[in-house]
Amino acid sequence: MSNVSVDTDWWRHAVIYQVYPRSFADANGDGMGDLPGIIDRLPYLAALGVDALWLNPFYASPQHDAGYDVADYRRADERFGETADAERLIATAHDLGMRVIFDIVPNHTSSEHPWFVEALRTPPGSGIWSRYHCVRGRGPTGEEPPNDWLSVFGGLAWTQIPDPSTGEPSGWWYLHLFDSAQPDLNWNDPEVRDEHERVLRHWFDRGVDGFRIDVAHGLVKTEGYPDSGEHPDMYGLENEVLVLPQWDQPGVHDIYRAWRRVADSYDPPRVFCGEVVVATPESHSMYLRPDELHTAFNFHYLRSRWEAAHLREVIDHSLETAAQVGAPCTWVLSNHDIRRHATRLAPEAGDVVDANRGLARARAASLIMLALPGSAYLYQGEELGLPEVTDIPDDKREDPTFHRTNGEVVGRDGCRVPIPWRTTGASFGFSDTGASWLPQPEYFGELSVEAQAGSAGSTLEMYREALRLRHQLSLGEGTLSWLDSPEDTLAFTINNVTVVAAMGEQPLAWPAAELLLASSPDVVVVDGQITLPPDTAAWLRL
Ligand code: ISL
Repeated sequence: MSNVSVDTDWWRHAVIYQVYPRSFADANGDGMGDLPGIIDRLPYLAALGVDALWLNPFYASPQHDAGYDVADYRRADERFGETADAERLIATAHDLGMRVIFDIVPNHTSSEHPWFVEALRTPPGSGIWSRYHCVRGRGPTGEEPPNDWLSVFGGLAWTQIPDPSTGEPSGWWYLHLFDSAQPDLNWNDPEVRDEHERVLRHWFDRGVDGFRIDVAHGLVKTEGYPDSGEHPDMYGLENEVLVLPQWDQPGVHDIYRAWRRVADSYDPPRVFCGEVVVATPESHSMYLRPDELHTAFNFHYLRSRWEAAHLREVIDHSLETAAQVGAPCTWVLSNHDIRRHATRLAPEAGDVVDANRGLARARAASLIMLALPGSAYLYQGEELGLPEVTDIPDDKREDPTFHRTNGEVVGRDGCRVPIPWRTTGASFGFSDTGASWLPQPEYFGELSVEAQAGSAGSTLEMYREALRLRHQLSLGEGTLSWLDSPEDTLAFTINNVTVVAAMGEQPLAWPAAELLLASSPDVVVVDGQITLPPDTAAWLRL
């Protein structure tokens, strides 16, 4: 029986937990997480207090990009279980009061998708190729790529198509903004549009509450494929985003208007969250107009530095631009593509990362985030304070970025290491057999769910309490007002809560009120005054 709330505006203030299926829990013992593993652990997520889950792709895929290379959008990959398990997962989550968001990957298919396999059998440039970007190369025999576009994962964004009858280079190329095993779809082809709408309906009919849209800003490319003048250092989620002809083209908005009509035709309406990586909050908000996407990840916030004035500016800018189109803000600190925030926010001296201060800042940053109005995304393991794993041996790394750049860009495996559930045992309870597709460091045991559950002051208990209070006090639905506070600190009120944070080298003293929750046991109340040491945050009752 579904126990989800009847609130159709739930997405405006929800806390959504990102489950990375490969690394959450492995029920069949093959070393790779799976859907039955997730189902077994749903009570953990319900007890954590999240409103919804977003699952990264679990569809049939050769896994050249960890499942973002989809060969069949309607079927689960056997590594992750049966297709029926996906439906069971939705039903079980609903019983526990949580909604479920799946991931749709519309920018590209896998090179093993039947469409691409069929295209490779036909002469390049012929009709069937219109589903992909198949373009004649430069030079007399087409031996040069059509333009200078680069793959986000390193190297060229073009691969030459072999002539199907001879196997020799044909002088025609296909576009792949990511790995060569991920050919970009051509959204000018009506069949591409129709098929994706059918996929949306397929899962909506099976009860899924919404979709996260992969590379939502990438679907439409500038006509004529003009050169972009880019160079390899420009990419990466931690870098500034530039305006380039292969991203954020105006034509993309019509696609989402059509998708919104599909979502709105359901009762209750289904929702979207776009992965929209664009240059400014203004262009980001264009995707959030009332007839387009409901929400989109706020990467401007994710990229923000541990610096009070800067953070306040990013929060204000985000709130303003979202409000202009009537959309809620979203907030996110970690995901499967970026260094975990316990490491990213850590002070560094040379090669030495101060992990303790990193964790302190991560906890404080999470408390700030969870008090902000709008919806918040948590990435599995951040509630345990997991750091980025930096010592994965080269031969265990799977991220195509690592391989396409010959190891120059280390890639994203370090934030994808399987979750430690238990203090001891091989793979710390992740897998029944002890195997795990990426090696876990020894210290994962101390950070396990078992080690932290019920332990006062643990990161896990801090998150549980924050989610309980956020819900009870409707923080996600409040209005934020800034309070004057000393340099390198932040203070704001939302509903009846004051949030304070010390982000510089000095402690912050604040008139005492009831302390609701602190990011550190070192936050103390003495004689009507609360003192926050550097790198801490607290929630106080007004
Ligand atoms: O587009 C970008 C730069 O302009 C990138 O930041 C891009 O948005 C990001 O790499 C997209 O990530 C998503 O799609 C990838 C997949 O590997 C990631 O895991 C996924 O989150 C390809 O499907």
